[in-house]
Amino acid sequence: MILPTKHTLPKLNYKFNELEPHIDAGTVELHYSKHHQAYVDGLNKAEEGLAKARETQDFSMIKHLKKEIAFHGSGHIMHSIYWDNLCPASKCKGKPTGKLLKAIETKFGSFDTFVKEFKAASTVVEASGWGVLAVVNGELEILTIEKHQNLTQMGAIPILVCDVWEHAYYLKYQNKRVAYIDSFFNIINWENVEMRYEKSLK
Ligand code: MN3
Repeated sequence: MILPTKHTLPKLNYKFNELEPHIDAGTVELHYSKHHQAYVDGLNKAEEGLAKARETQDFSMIKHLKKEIAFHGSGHIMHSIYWDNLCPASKCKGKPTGKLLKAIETKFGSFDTFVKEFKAASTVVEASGWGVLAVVNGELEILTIEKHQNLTQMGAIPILVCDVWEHAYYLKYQNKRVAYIDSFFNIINWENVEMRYEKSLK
């Protein structure tokens, strides 16, 4: 049997309490060690199931397995980007610079307009989902994702993602998603977004 490579939780570049007061330690810990871990486990399990199917040539469960891989795989990838996109407020520069800033200004008119559109779009995602800054064919686009296993735009490379599922903010912000998204902007690791932007163009 060809064994799939095991997925694991990525290392966080900060401690659970270092995103405070913007995101509280309890939320980060729960979100990372329970929610994200569940995606990692689900993805590993589904990939093992697929390996077994290939070994036995029994594809009767393929619909279920592919759905599981889409759900848990997207969850694992999106959360890995999310953690990487964040940093303690004291270490954040607050705004992108260089090529990314230029690209944002070219596409959206100004950085402030980009922020307004990203916040507005993330606020209205129904139920569970994401606000996403992505590169599509070399161009920046703000996308929204409802249920990360559906409705994707193939080929889009996410470089900044804001988790707007309630588990990302409910402990501290309850139903005030707008306040959470405002706080999110105080802890964006723009160096990481810039690095992802440069890489997406290669
Ligand atoms: Mn989440």
